[in-house]
Amino acid sequence: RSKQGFTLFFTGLSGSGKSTLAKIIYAKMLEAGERPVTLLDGDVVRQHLSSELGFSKEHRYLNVNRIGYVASEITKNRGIAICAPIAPYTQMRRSVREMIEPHGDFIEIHVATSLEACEARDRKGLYAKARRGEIPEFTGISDPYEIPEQPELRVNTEGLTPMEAAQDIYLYLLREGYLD
Ligand code: GGZ
Repeated sequence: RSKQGFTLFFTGLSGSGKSTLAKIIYAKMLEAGERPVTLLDGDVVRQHLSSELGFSKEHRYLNVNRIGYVASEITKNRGIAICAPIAPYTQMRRSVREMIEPHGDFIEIHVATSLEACEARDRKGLYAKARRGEIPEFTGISDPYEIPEQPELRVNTEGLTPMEAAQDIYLYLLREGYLD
C-alpha cells in the first residue's frame, strides 16, 4: 500500500482548521520523507489555479475539480497529495474521489468543527461580514455545507489543540499503513 500514491482530502467549514491540520500533516510527511508530498492549500489554489473564480456553486465545482485533477496526477505518479478546500457538496467530493481512486486511495477527512465554534473563533472576521450580508453565498451562513456521511476519518477540533487533532490523523495513517 505504501508504494501507491494517495490523496488526503480535508473538507470542512471556513475556519474549521483544515488548513492548519493539512500543514501539520504535510510537515510530518516531509520529515518522514522518501516520497514526494504536495500540499494544495485552499488559498494557494485560489491564487494560482482558480484566480478568476468566485464562490457560486458552478465556480466551487470548477475549483474543486481542478484540485481533484492535480491530485489525481500526483496520485497517479505515486506521490502524496494533500488538499484542503471547503468542498461543500457531496457530489463534488464524490467526483474527486472518482478521479483519484483509479490511481490510488482517496482519504476523505472531515474536519468537523461546528459552525458555532468556527463562528465564535472567526479568525478572519468573515463570519461577521457574512452575517452583515457583506459576503454573499458564505458557506454555513448563506450557502450550504453538506456534511460528509462516510468520510474515512472525522476529526473534531473542539477542545483539542491543532497538534492533538493532527495526532489523531497521524495515528490513523499509521494504523492503515500509509506511513512506515
Ligand atoms: C466560503 C469564502 C467565501 C464564501 C471567501 N464562502 O477561511 P478562509 O476564507 O481562508 O477559507 C475560505 C476560502 C474558501 O475557498 P475554497 O476554495 O476552499 O472553497 S470551495 O471549496 O467551496 O471552492 C474563506 C474564503 O475562501 N471565502 N468567500 N462565499 N468561503
